[in-house]
Amino acid sequence: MPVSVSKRRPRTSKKTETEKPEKPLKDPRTCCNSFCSVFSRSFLYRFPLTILFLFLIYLWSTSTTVISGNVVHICISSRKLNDLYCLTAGSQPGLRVPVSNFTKPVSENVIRSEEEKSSVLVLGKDGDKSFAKNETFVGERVSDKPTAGTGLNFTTNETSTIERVSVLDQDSKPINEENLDSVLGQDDSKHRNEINTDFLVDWDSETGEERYRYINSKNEDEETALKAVDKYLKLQRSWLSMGNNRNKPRSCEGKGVYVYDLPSKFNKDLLGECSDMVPWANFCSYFKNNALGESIENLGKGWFKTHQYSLEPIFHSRVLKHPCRVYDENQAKLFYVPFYGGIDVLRWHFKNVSEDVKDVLAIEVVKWLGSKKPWRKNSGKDHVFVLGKISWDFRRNNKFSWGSRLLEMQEMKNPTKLLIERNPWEVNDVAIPHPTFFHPKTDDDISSWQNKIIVKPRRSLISFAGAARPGNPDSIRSILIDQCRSSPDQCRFLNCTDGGCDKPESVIELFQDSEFCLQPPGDSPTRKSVFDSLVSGCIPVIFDPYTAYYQYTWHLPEDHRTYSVYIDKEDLKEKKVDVIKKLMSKTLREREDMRSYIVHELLPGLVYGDFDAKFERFRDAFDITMDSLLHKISKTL
Ligand SMILES: *[C@@H]1O[C@H](CO)[C@@H](O)[C@H](O)[C@H]1NC(C)=O
Ligand SMILES: *[C@@H]1O[C@H](CO)[C@@H](O)[C@H](O)[C@H]1NC(C)=O
Ligand SMILES: *[C@@H]1O[C@H](CO)[C@@H](O)[C@H](O)[C@H]1NC(C)=O
Ligand SMILES: *[C@@H]1O[C@H](CO)[C@@H](O)[C@H](O)[C@H]1NC(C)=O
Ligand SMILES: *[C@@H]1O[C@H](CO)[C@@H](O)[C@H](O)[C@H]1NC(C)=O
Ligand SMILES: *[C@H]1O[C@H](CO)[C@@H](O)[C@H](O)[C@H]1NC(C)=O
Repeated sequence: MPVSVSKRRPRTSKKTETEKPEKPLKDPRTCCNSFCSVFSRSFLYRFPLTILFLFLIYLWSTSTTVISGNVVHICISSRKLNDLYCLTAGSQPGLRVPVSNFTKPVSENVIRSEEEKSSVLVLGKDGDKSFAKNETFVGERVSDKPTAGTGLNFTTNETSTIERVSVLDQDSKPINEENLDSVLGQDDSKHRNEINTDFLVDWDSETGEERYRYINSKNEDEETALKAVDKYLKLQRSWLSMGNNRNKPRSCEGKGVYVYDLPSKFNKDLLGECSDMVPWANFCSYFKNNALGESIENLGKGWFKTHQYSLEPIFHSRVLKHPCRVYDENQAKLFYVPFYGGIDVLRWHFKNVSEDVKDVLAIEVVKWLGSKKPWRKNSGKDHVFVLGKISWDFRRNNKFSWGSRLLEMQEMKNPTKLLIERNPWEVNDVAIPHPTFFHPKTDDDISSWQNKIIVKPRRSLISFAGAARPGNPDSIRSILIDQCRSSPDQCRFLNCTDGGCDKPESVIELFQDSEFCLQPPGDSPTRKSVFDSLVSGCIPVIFDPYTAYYQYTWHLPEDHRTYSVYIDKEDLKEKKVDVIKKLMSKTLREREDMRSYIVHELLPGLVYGDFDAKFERFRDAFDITMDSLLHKISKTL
């Protein structure tokens, strides 16, 4: 249902894009244009009007989703980032109201309306060095493979042993395993070959650096768009901070965190609307325990029935206890604005209200800030918002009434926005992990969980917990479900359509019992389930780079092979790949290496500790985020 409508605009020179994104931009649209119009230009007119028409009919008549096309170039309307986002990211959140009773925080089927999903990790080679190195690693390193996270050099070194493949030299067909093998013919290491088939390495013609290639661009504009994605990711990775070594006591010198005391209508009062948040469910139980939700005894200590959109209050309660919190704005480096913008917008998603109503709080909060000196001082650049929904929800365009315009406001351009799914063309959109059900309080809570899942026998090779997307012809979910069900010995399918995934235990137990967890995009590219699977020690199988690789620059390493398997969804659609066979070909050693890396090195940094958390050996997702924010501000201000 590709609908691509953009305006033709003069091509912007690459120079524009290379400008520091943190420069103040006078107008968000201008900004967008300079960053993006270039990219979307040639997507224009690509799809016949009929399709557009059918799409609109579909949209209005069913009043359910707009499902995305998951393909590059698919888009819904309009000029602006949204288009682009959906164009290239290939997905727009659906507007569908869940058919089933929504009571679960489990990603599938939950408010299926939009985002559900996702996540993954990424870390950079120049990001901080010992990503997770000494700080979170507790077990014996099982692997001696360079991929197992040996720190700063791991990416560089590992890939440098691989023949560099320039896809540009190939014909436009995606390089598949066969021809990749031939390209890599002189590489006689079986091990390397196996790794290499998962992705392509390419030269960046400008910097000479190598980079991963997940998508073969079909034309120059798409290439430009992809390059921009790369560039922003790189920039974000350069802000990653691993914080202090545990040997050195943390110093708050120059790192003051100031939390605005916003009127309660911007946060607490919104939680109070829990019984009327969406028409088919009562959210009140999710907001208990400082928004961690009710505890889940079966899964152990630190497990809660957390709602996937609870990030705002969860993060807020941690910030209030940050060791570097200051009460004098003059001592502050970072300013936290505890506006629950996601919960604000969520309550309007399924109600028939005017757009003005949806924007009331967004406009008021910006106005409120406008009267504050620190906000004016650096034009908001040292301010941060946590928005527990996807970027799309805050970028309403003229065609659809979905969401608010919070992030379309000019004033919101400069501050950092921490989101569970970022807009890949917005450098100040930073993606942080979706909240999972695990919220440890102490180091021991983390290590006991690690010890438990690392030795857990995994009876299934593969599992998929999800629902098909019958209304979306572009969805690869049905293909995956078919493949899964045709190999019952290898693959288990948990059907989320009728609430089969409502209980967190069902999903987490399945993931703990599986080696690989399939994570196709849902209504938007990211999936909460990716984090559920990582936290359960199940290796995520990713089909779209926007699901994880283009998102979580501070929490997942750049080299996706350390923690995931990538299978191009286009190959899947063209039936070029049998996912089951492909995963069966992974050796025990490869699985163990990945799992060890996930459990020992990534996991602590993917979970949000509880409101009282005190970690010494580990840094959780919150710590990594806060340190990196401070680092970002020192580098960009
Ligand atoms: C939805 O959940 C509520 C509470 O669990 C239950 O009482 C109700 O029957 C469910 N409705 C449907 C349609 O399943
Ligand atoms: C990491 O830990 C090892 C062993 O504890 C130690 O030898 C090494 O110096 C540490 N590295 C860093 C960067 O702290
Ligand atoms: C990374 O590589 C550089 C240059 O080869 C080397 O000097 C440095 O010690 C390496 N760092 C680590 C952590 O291995
Ligand atoms: C939404 O509200 C408007 C104005 O009150 C009304 O005209 C319209 O029919 C409503 N739409 C739906 C789907 O209820
Ligand atoms: C999943 O459950 C729904 C509802 O029960 C059913 O319609 C659908 O066919 C199921 N999907 C599969 C693949 O079994
Ligand atoms: C990578 O490792 C090799 C030795 O294995 C070393 O010579 C090289 O300097 C390292 N760093 C880079 C950036 O290649």
